[in-house]
Amino acid sequence: MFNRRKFLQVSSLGLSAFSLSGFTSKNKGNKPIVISTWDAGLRANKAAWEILRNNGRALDAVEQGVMVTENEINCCVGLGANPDRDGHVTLDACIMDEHANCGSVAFLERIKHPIQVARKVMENTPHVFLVGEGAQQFALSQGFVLEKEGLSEDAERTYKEWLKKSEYKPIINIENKQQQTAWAPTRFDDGTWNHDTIGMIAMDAAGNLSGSCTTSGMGFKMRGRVGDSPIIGAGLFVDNEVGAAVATGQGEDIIRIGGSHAVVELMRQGYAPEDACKKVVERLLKVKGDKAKDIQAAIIAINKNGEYGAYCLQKGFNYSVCTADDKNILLNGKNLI
Ligand code: SD4
Repeated sequence: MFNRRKFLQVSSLGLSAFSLSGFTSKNKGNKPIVISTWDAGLRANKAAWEILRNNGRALDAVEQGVMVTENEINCCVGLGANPDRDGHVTLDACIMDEHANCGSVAFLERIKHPIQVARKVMENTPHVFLVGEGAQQFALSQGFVLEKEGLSEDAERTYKEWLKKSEYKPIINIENKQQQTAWAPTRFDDGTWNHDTIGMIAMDAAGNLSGSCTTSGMGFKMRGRVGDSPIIGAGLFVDNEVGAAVATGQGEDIIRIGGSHAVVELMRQGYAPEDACKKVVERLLKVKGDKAKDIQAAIIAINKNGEYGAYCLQKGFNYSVCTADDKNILLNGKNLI
């Protein structure tokens, strides 16, 4: 599995600045801007920035940006990621543009770039969401290639390890049991969390917003399980008049509170991005009660003024911000508990 602590060769980013701090800053109304979840976002932002700085469209930036992460073998996103408990990698993704156009795919197998398929769903079908075999058929009809079956080296090793202790038995309420054990994201000794998702939101030089989200979902999930990431309103939401938000973490709980949509609606009411994210994470805490300590969830947001912010439930979430002054920085999200 990709080890986040070994982390980044930041020099390869080729950008002018990098920092890691607990400081949650605000962009002073500059555009363009791109922000994305976790530290893998630094590499993804770099690709997105190339488009934004050339006056490209935010939609292209968020698509190209997260494709970098989908491509990273042994990262926990894309075909190199951990499988479901039956040993299959199944991918979810969604994309949304400045006109409220959106496209999603879920439970998609053997296709390298689900985010591109999501965009094709948005642009080339009368629908917004295709899943499973139908999504795969559609992808093939659009010229995507069926990748060979099998797990990456890291995923193979992790899966074999998981199988040793797997307590899966087809019993009633197995979902709950799994959720407490194998489904839960791993927390490293240093307090950071394993993750399997990248969410990205951007505003281009013309002031238009778009967002994307792509994931392998929770490792060792039940076959067919879909989280928040491909669900418009939960994993991602964009309103070009107001702002955009994207979530990561325990998808089941983010769906329960309609996380990303809630953040955008709070920004519409005048909340700054960070305050809006905080309020929604507080809602999650209220819903989860004592069980909140067993999960991680985080939301990042930007508003129409190019201000940004984030909030997470637990310590250990970070996000990557690339602004018009050419900086690509990693910031720690403020945490609630
Ligand atoms: C999911 N939200 O499938 C995703 C997982 C995630 O970092 O974000 N992990 O529930």
